[in-house]
Amino acid sequence: SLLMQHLHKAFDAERLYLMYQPQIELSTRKVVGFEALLRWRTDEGKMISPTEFIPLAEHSGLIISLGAWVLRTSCFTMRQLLDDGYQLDRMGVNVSAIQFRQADFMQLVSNALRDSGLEPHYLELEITESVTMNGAADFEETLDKLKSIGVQIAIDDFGTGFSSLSYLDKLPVDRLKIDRAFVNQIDHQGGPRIAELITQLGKKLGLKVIAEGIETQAHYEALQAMHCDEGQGFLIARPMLESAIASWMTEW
Ligand code: G
Ligand code: G
Ligand code: MN
Ligand code: NA
Repeated sequence: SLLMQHLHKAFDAERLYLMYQPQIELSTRKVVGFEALLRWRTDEGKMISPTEFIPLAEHSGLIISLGAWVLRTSCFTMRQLLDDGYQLDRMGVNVSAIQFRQADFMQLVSNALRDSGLEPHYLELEITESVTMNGAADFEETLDKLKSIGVQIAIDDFGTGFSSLSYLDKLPVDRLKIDRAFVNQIDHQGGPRIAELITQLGKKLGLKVIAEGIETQAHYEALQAMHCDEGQGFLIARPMLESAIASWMTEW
């Protein structure tokens, strides 16, 4: 398709870039990490969402080089932030189902870590529930390998899929990310109950819980009251360029 051709060109022309959104500990407001988010600005200045172009990239196979680039760049950025003296726990990187199932995915991750000099525990891969539900044997094998080298794993958009709880209990994951739809519900009909359920579920399973899409003080306070560990969202900061991180950190 035309969009696909544009996407390939955009990648070659470095029109794809990463933004970083801070993640904080809710009780202390300490910055604990960043999530890397891919952006595409077309030559005409139009922003195209990754929800639109990631499926395209998966279809065309571009996801292999694009995903590798995202991983490497995020690792190098994190290494730089640590070298600059920031005390952070992690850099979160989104990984799509197709990427995760690539035969050489493990190699890709180790190469990015080795080349950047980033210790594995600073990298957190964000996978969606659909990746876990796939239930393929090689999924668990990859997950075990990642855990064995110390990489952290988060389940993204948690609560929007239907992962089996017994399966989730067995998976070696570190963190649940409450989907922003449930955070949004806090001050709407429905209220905080799903966010609360996920937080309690995470605690019972011994996992950390982070809320996405915190946009208001009311969201923040409700999440803190339910003892959700961490959060990210526009109230705290919008995703920013790497070059903007230093001044934001100073201000925060
Ligand atoms: O930042 P934004 O709301 O536009 O992101 C939309 C979706 O795109 C989110 O679900 C996010 O997980 C996904 N996404 C963002 N960056 C990446 C990336 O580098 N790789 C993959 N696979 N998905 C990404
Ligand atoms: O699915 P994933 O969690 O990877 O995607 C995160 C997406 O949510 C990113 O596209 C990011 O830009 C967006 N985002 C981050 N904070 C907020 C927020 O407070 N409100 C909204 N509406 N979107 C947000
Ligand atoms: Mn994510
Ligand atoms: Na999400």
